[in-house]
Amino acid sequence: MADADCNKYLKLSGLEPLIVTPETNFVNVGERTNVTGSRKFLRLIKEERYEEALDVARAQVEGGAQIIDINMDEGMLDGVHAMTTFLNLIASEPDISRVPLMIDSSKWEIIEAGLKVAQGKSVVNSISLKEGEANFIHQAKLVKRYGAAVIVMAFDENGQADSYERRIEICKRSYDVLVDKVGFPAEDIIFDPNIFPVATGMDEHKLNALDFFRATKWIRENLPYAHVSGGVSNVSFSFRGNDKVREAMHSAFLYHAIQNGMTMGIVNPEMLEVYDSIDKVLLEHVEDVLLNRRDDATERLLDLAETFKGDYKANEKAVQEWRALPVQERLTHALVKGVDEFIEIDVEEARQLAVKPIQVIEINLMAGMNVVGDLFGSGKMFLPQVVKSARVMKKAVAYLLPYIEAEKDGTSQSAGKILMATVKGDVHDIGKNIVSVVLGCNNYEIVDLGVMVSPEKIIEMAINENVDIIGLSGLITPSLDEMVYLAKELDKLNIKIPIMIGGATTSRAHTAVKIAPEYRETVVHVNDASRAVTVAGNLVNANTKLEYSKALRSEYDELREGYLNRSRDKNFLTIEQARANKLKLDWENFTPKKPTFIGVKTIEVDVETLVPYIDWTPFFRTWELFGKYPAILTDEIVGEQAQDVFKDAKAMLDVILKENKLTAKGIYGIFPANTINDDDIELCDENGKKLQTFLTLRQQSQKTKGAFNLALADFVAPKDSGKTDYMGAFCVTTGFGVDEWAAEFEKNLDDYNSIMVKALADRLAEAFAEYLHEKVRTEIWGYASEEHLSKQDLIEEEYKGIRPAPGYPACPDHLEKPTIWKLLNVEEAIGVTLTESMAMWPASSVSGYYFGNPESKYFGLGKIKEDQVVDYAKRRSIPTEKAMKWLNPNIAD
Ligand code: B12
Repeated sequence: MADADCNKYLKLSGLEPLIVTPETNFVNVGERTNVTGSRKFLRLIKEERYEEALDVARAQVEGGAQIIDINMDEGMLDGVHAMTTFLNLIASEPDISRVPLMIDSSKWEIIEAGLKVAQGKSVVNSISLKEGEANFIHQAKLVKRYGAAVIVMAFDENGQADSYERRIEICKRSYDVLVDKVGFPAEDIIFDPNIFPVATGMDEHKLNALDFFRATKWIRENLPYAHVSGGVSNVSFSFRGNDKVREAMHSAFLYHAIQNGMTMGIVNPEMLEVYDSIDKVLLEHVEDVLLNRRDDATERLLDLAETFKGDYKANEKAVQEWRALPVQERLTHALVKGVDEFIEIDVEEARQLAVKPIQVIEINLMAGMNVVGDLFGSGKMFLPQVVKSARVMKKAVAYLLPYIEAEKDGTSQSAGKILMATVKGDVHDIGKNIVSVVLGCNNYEIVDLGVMVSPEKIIEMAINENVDIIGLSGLITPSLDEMVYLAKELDKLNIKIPIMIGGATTSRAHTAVKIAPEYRETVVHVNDASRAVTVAGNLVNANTKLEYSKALRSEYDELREGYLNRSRDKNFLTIEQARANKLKLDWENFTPKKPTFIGVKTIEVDVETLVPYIDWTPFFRTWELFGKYPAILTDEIVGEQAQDVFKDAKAMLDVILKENKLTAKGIYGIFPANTINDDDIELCDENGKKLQTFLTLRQQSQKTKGAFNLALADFVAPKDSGKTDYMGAFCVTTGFGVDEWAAEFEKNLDDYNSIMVKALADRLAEAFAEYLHEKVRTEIWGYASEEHLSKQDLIEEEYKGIRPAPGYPACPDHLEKPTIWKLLNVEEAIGVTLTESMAMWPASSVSGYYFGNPESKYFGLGKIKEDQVVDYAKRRSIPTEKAMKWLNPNIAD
């Protein structure tokens, strides 16, 4: 084949390419995802049961469809919304999106909506000369610009082509316009010369199939490189309800159409008989009709069809190979693949075979989950997949529960019972939820008490539920104290339940040094979800329990000793010495930039505006996929999973945008400010009236020569410089609505999407902080009005000025948040509240300061000494003990 001809192959793609060469026999386009042709699909879309609708798409691909046709043309549907949503969801399912899409609609806006979100090279179905040449050219140009191929209907201003002559006339005209006037690649043109029903009883329909075959042949011979397609099931329209005859008709029609050069067709692969297997008598009758071989062909086929009625049940199961497997293998397949479409059918089957319903969980489902566990443990499955498996497991268990209860044999042989709670004052639960899912997958019964759980409640429930382990989670440092407190209380009550500690702010060192000594039972820090299963196993297994606890205790003792000695070894300055070594900027030669705006203002932005500001790397970390975005998408080990979870995220993001699921609310203030008494920053209004004072903390560790003991106050001009400087503060949130939406998913036993919503809302909160900071630098304060940074530069903090957040390393004091709240009136203005531990609610919120000085930079405070704590307590007018409690994680021992 000459190179030139190779370039003229029709090339389509989903995640995988589909190249139609002369050797390609026939490309079959799945038609079940079409609301006009499938009542089931229509119902699922109308009821927004997209997950099940996806299963329809998946079944087609698994059944052999090489392209899938998506059509949302129904009067009661918002077609644009349905098309966008469904295509976005497909994009997150690689087993579906590996094939190209056919975006099918009679409405141009729906086609364009599809083109906007479709991946790869799709096919538009369809355009035509129906509304004249100008419109045809306009649409063809757009299709070309979107890089899609196109189906051209044999339709013009005078109507649909229904004879051989009209078919070839319209196709020829369309081809010439496309190739000569639009410059459309000829190989990307696919004609649909109209497949009409036969055997309707009307004489004018007798040639419907035959004329199609002849027109196809003509097109292939006379319109170079163009292809022919058609909706095959139309031909058997008269035999609705008689699948046996319809399947035979489709196969026979295809056989002849392909002989004449048809390259592609919209067919239900589940509704096709193998041509050679068609009953010979039936085949003869069908071909008589298709090829118009006898005058009485229709009557004869109708008579014969009667004898096949009711004889045949479309056997969906047979189509999908895995559906034919024994029930255990089907259950395992569903769990490993995360497919929940048939889970209830299979579980029911297993239940009937089991002696007791509980055995389905203990034997059948656990066998499947063990495979999941092994694959996860050996790194062959990743967290997002496991969470999807858990979704299937939950549905299976939910189905079985009424049977188990009816038999009152709920004495499940679970691996153990684990209480999980995010401690008092803390609102974050992504990490806790992930761990709960993973433990649940490993047959642990989880008693999840949610977030902000008081120690009293934890103790009460641990006793009442007779749990084997207490799992505690926390994101911000004040939570650490709650954990220490709880350990003390448990010890006082002589309780003997081991504790697992986890969450972003926790550490092995803190657990060993601060929590473990307070409790005579085992306390163990668990770094991530994948470790949790082994640790829990060690804690509950009667054979290993004692040994493990002993080993752990001596490990922690050693760690504590080493840690204390190390920090005792460190040299610290007194707070006075540290202040003497502060960063002294050249204030004399510095002219602070007066902000364009001074005061406080609320801001609301479209969530869409924030999307480009998202830093995706931490999103993947949430799913335990480690690596930098975008390189992570092509990573050898986690790339595939990263793509998967990324597509799911994108699909959900789309729903967020389309349905305004989340709002982005923020507030900011910029004020005249000066440093006073070395470490405090006084903020005033424009008239010089004092508003609030921020307290900063200063590094106290001995520095090498030339390095300074920093405090954030060093970045603001001191009052005695005589210069009015400025600083700002902010709070942003994208968290309203998140809990409700996540709860809806949880109600549907869908932890995966519940975690996804929260992870995305967190990303958007960070993105909002990034967006607002840029606006502050370039407009509101305007000290960097010339700044032109890429989104990557923003992520890498290449800008001038900083926006540290109370709790971050430079300013770990969470008690600064109430000051921000008073200064900006945050709660009243945007509704974000503070818990007793100074966590913000809603969880997806960020608050912080703005420093504009070009010398300002992020740094870590490190450990501080008691003298600074005493000094700080005075400045804040609180008892020293209270200051000790809040600054505890930063106080050197
Ligand atoms: C993403 C992120 C956010 C997100 C939200 C995080 C969330 N929903 O969990 C946003 C942007 C909203 C945010 C906000 C803030 N954040 Co933040 N944030 C992070 C970051 C970068 C990652 C945390 C994360 O999501 N990890 C992924 C999840 C899945 O991991 P995880 O929660 O740790 O859980 C895993 C394990 O810990 C373990 N696990 C968790 N729980 C349990 C329980 C048990 C029993 C077991 C066995 C295991 C286990 O298994 C989980 C899965 O593997 C961390 C830094 C870091 N690298 O950790 C800072 C960090 C947690 N944030 C911090 C701070 C200070 C804040 C803010 C207070 C800042 C501010 N002033 O605005 C706010 C607080 C928000 C609020 N509502 O109060 C600090 C906390 C330390 C501190 N000094 O308090 C950190 C450590 C950053 C830092 N180095 O200073 N943050």
